[in-house]
This record gives sequence, C-alpha cells and structure tokens, in this order.
Amino acid sequence: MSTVSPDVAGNAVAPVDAIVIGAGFAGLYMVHKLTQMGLSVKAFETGADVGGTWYWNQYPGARTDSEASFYAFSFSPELDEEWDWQERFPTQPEVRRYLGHVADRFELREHFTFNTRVDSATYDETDHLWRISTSDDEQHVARFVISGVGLLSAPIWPEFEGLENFQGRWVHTARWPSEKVDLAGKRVAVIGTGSSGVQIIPEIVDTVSELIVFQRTPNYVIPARHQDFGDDDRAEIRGQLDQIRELNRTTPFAFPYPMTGRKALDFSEDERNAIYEEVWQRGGLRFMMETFDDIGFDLEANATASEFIRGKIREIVRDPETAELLCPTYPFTVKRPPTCVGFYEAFNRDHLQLIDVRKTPITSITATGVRTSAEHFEADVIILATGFDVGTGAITRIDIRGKDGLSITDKWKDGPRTFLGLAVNGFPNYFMIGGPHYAAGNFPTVIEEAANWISKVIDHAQQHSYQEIEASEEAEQSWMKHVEEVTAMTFFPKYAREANSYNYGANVEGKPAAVIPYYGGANLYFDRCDAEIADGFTSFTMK
Ligand code: NA7
Repeated sequence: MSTVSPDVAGNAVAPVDAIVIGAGFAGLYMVHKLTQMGLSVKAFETGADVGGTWYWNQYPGARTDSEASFYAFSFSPELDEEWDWQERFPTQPEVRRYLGHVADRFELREHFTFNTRVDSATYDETDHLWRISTSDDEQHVARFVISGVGLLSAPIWPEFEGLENFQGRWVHTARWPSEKVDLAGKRVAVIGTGSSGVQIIPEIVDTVSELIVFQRTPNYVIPARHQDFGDDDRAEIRGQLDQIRELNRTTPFAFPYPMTGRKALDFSEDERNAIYEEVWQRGGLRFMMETFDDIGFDLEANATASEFIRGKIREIVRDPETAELLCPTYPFTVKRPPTCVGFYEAFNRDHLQLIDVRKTPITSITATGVRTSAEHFEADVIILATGFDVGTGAITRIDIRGKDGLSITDKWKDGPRTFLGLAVNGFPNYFMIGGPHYAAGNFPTVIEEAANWISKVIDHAQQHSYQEIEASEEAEQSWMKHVEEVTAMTFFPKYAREANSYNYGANVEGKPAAVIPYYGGANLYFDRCDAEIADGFTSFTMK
C-alpha cells in the first residue's frame, strides 16, 4: 500500500498491507505466507526473540507433549530435510532453536519489531484501515490485522495476599527468567499441577531439599517415554512424513493417530486393560487416540480409561492417601492430560509433600512461605505454575475496537463469538490464528491450516480490490449455533466446573462459562474452511 494515512494522533503514517501480532508458530508462518504473496507486512512481538510460548516457558523440564515428527511445520520440504530433531519429545530449548532456524531460513526476523507489545488496534470505518499503537509509543496503520498471540500465553497471576512481602524468590513458569534460578538445597513450593507443574516437579525433585506441591485439581498424567533420536530415527520419520501429514489433515484431532475402529465396551476387562497397557507403555497423548475411539464421548467407555489410569496412580504412589489425592474424579479428557516422565514417582520421595488446596486453600503468602487455612509452609522459592487465561486472554488484553468503537472484550462479555474461530463480525479485516473455536488438535497443523486460509481470504480481497471484508452476522450466528450444538453433545460441559477446565473458562474467576475449542473434529473443521474458500467466501460481506 502506498497512500499516507493519519494515525490516531493525526500524524501521517504510511499504511502497510498487514500487521501480524506474535512471533510463535502462528505469527512466523503468517508473516512467511503474506510476504510470499508480495504484501507489505509489519510484525510485533512482546518477547526479545521469536518463539512465542517456546520463548517464555523456559522453566526446567519444559518440553512438548507432541512428538517431533508432527509438532513442526509441514510447508517446506527443505526445512524437513535440514532440521534434525534430537529427541522424540523436543525440549523447550530445542523447539525455540527450531523456530529461530525457521525465522532465519525464511528471512522473517526483518519484519518483526521485538520487545514491543501491541497495546491497541482500532478500526477506522472511514478508510477501512486498522490503527495500531505499540508499547514503544509508535503508531502504525494497516489494511489487515492478524492475531497470532497464542492460546496459552496470557499468564494467570493469582492474587495471593502478601506475595509482595515474600522475602524469598517467586517465579511464574510462563515468565521463567533466562538466568538460572538456584533451587539447589532450597525449600520450594510449587503451586499448580497442570502441564507446567507436572513437568517441573520431577525435574527439580532431586535438586531441592524440600518440595511442597499445592494441588487444586488433580490431572490424569500420561507417561511420555522420552527417547533420544539417532540418525536412524530421523530417517524413519522423514520416510513417514507424507503419511503423517495426510493423517494430521484427516483425523479428528489433527494428530497422525488413525481411528482404531475399537469401542471400549466391546472387549472384556482383561482384553481392554491389555490394550490400555500396551498404549500406556508407548507413551504420550496417543493414549487418548490409540486405545478406543469412544472414550472421548461415551461416559461408560471413558470410565474404563479413567479407572485404568487411577489404577496406575495407586500402583505407583506408595502412600494410599497421597495416591487418592492425585486421582481425578472427573472423566479423563475433560482436562487436557499432561504427559511427563516420573511425575507420580516423585510423590514417593520423603521430602515431597502434597497439599490439597481445595480442602485447605492458600490464604496468604507470608514473608517466609505459604499459609493455607490449616498450616504454614516455609519456602525459599515459590513457583507459580498457575496457567493461562486460555483462548481469549491474550486477545482481550489488547484494546481491540472494531466498528462503532465496539471493543472485543465487550463483544465477548458473555463468551467469545467468532466465525470459524478465524474472524469476528464487527471486526472487519481482522483475523485470528488459534483464537477461540479453533479446532482442538495438534497446534502446528491447526495453525498452518488457519494461516493458509487467512492468506486466501486476504488474497481474495486483494484480487477484487475489496477494502473491507467482514464475517456476516448470520454466518457468525450459524457457526456459533453449530459450536454450541457440538459441545452440548459431549460430556465436557457437565464436568467443566468440577475439573476447572480452562477449555470452558472455569480456571479464571469471573470468566464466562463458554467453550473455547471447537470439538466437532479438526478434519471436518478443515473441510468446512475449505468449503468457504470454494464458495468464494460467501459468509463475508465485502466492500
Ligand atoms: P494449566 O494446565 O492451566 O495448570 C495450571 C495449574 O495451576 C492448575 O493445576 C490450576 O488448578 C492451578 N492453579 C491456578 N490458580 C491457582 C490458585 N490460585 N491456587 C492453586 N492452584 C491454582 O496451565 P499449565 O501452564 O500447567 O499448562 C498449560 C498448557 O501448556 C497445557 O494444557 C499444555 O497444553 C501445555 P486448577 O486445575 O485450575 O484447579
């Protein structure tokens, strides 16, 4: 774009075609797509480097739950050839290096301004442009804005009374500092037992002198089975990539695990447990997909999987009381299960204590530790592994205003409303990757599909010289009706509160109880997005 347009303060600013927010998987690939199309692009990232979630979450033990063979981009055969994964479940430093390599390899860094937060984005209906202000007090103007801010990127900072008076050190897993946090011989309190808490606990248990774990809701933790990769493993993966990607595109969770064709209750208890055991030994999230097809939607079938895992917990954890505290009562899969090596085993260590904060809530942080309604725990370091305001948090923390000055926070006050999780009525020329109602599934696949789709809708607008493209109200209503109908068919809403599921906003006080992911199947979701392209984006109004 070449015309000059005034910014919010009335100064002349040359608009660009697109502004991309975030330098994680989503932002990097989106910038790549748009620049390949010949568009002028500016991109902003709060962190000092690329990586997104893999930049910030550098706590000890952080690594993927998904296997290297499919937790990666698929768009470049050259990239496949030149990147050698080191481990089956890559560590945070490895994924961050990979994304750094992608940024260098495709010359993406030059489009990014780092250490810079997008504070606000305001749509100007007169010239159909977005006006953006950033934390460095600069103003920018763009035709399109694409949010790649991440689903799990707005940390929850629990408002514990007295945290500011704590004389030791406290850190959040999602803002772990680059310099080493010395935990050797220290008394450490970990608050939270989601994926981050679950990963950090076995990683530090041998280093610390005392570990106090504050658990609110237990999780079903699946063993990960780590494995270092050799050349043979890498060659094997490269040989399977076509098949892996075909499955990512055609299976309900965008994972390369085909449906098994098995129903849990069609098997005797012994046969069923043998299947659970075999997949448990193989490790990782495949336990959700490679055991029985119906455990995600049939409660009776699900109960067999839930009981199998509870049996494992009781088998591994020697103290029966601790084991029971670690056993979830809600059905498996209502919360996304963490994967880890050595989590339950850590609870057999004498210097680890498990505290149930549902029974005895944390009442304050004192100068020397954590106080619950029952007792005081001395600590030198407090680790907040308290998670994220998932799906909407990172979006609504930016002051985004569409037509008639409506803010996205107001639009979503009763829960997010989107069209395909990609666009929002009232917010023309604004698109989201990984926003609410994204297809639940393997993130890199979902992200690539979303960015490909957004590049097509933008291309369509460019080809027809449309200055404004907006998801229609009817399209949004119809999509939301579908999202809600699909959700109502699952048992997830029924147990969301008991499980404190972040997929229903249940982990954030005051957040509306509304579904965040789309549960209708990633494969069907991708087909729906493709149909929109084939139909010429008829769900949009164009000006
Ligand atoms: P999660 O999975 O949201 O876990 C956060 C944990 O922190 C969870 O156990 C919470 O309990 C707990 N929490 C949050 N606030 C409090 C307070 N105030 N007191 C006690 N406990 C609290 O976030 P993670 O970072 O572990 O993992 C996020 C994703 O990263 C994960 O799903 C994977 O996709 C990778 P709750 O369960 O809400 O009762």
